[in-house]
Order: sequence, then structure tokens, then C-alpha cells
Amino acid sequence: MSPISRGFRRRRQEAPAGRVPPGQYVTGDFPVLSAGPTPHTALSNWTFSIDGGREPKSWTWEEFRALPTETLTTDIHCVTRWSKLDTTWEGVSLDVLLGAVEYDAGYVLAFSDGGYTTNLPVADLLGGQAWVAFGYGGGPLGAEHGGPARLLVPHLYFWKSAKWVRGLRLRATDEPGFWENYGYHMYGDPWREQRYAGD
Ligand SMILES: Nc1nc2c(c(=O)[nH]1)N[C@H]1C(S)=C(S)[C@@H](COP(=O)(O)O)O[C@H]1N2
Ligand SMILES: [Mo]
Repeated sequence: MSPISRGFRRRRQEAPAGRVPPGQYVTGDFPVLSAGPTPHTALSNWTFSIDGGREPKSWTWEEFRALPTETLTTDIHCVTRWSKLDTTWEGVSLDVLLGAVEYDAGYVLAFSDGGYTTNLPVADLLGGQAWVAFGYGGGPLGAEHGGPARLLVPHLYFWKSAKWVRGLRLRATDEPGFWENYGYHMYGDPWREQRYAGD
């Protein structure tokens, strides 16, 4: 590496070929990207809700934390081009949460404290692909990274992983969320570089 690259040497890491999607670099940092201030909701006021199904369903924090959990290690890919390898999370699978609801909908809009939203197909939340994560790196998920709990959908660009998530709205049609309304891609597959609408 040439001396003028020194500033990047600390943070940019080598990745095995094929491990990182096109146009991404690997970082050891965990950047914080938030469109607004970090909300602080007391756990006693926190719920996770799924609306738009046959009947609305909601879990208190205690009920949510009594659900079966999974620990997983995965790579994450931000549309601003950083990827982070082998991040370890603890969370409740969306298979468990959506399994508690009867619905006939192809899409969800995830919603968060602070007003952030993002849209996803239901199919991308099922089959062991998505979690509501409350733990990171063996400890609780920090507030700046979405604690007490965030959506984790690592196979899509990380803007789909809504921080401070409070629930899902099931819907028949795919309606854009916060960044999608600003021109980001409706689906956001990092392997196909679906960064912006039209990619
Ligand atoms: N509620 C909320 N969730 C959010 C965001 C946000 O601004 N608000 N930013 C998204 C974007 S663009 C990215 S890259 C990741 C960043 O997560 P991090 O701050 O933990 O790295 O969160 C996503 N989820
Ligand atoms: Mo992002």
C-alpha cells in the first residue's frame, strides 16, 4: 500500500474474493448512520406490533424477550459503500413474529420510533433471513445502532434494517419508505447494486 493511502489502512480491510458485493469496501469500524436524533423509549413503553393482518398483534418488551432467540453472525452492507464482516447479533426471527399473525399480504412497511420507515417484501423476512435484533457483539444493542431493538435484514442494503423498530404494517402493495421516497431502490439487493431507483 502506498504511503498516501495510510489514512485508510487502519479502517479498510482485505476481504476474500467474492465475499463483498460490488462497489463496497470492508471496514472494521461500525459507522453510525441516522437520519435524525436517537430516540429513547423506555422499555416499559416499548411494544412491537404487527398491523394489517387479520387481527393486530403486539408484544410488550417482556413478551418479546420471552420469545425464542437466535444468535447469528453475518456480513452487513451499507449503500454508502461500507461493508462489515462477521457481525454477531442476537434477536428474534421474523419467522417467529410473523408466524403469530394471520395475513394475506405481500409487503410490509417497517416503522420506527422517530418516524423512519422502510418497505420490504414479506418473502424477504421469512426463511431465516430477518430478525428483530436486541443484542450485538455479545452485549445489548447500543442506542446509536438501534437499541433497544432494530430490524436486521442482512441480505439487503443496511438502510432496510430499521433501527428503533416498533413494528410492521402488512400491506398488499409495495409502498416506499423514508429513503425509498428520496430515490433509493425499492428492493436494495447489494449483489445487484440496487442503490437507487432504476439500478
Ligand atoms: N430508524 C432508522 N433506522 C435506520 C436509519 C435511520 O436513519 N433511522 N438509517 C439506515 C441506514 S441508511 C443504515 S446504513 C443503517 C445504519 O445502521 P448503523 O447506524 O447501526 O450503522 O441503519 C438504517 N436504519
Ligand atoms: Mo445506509
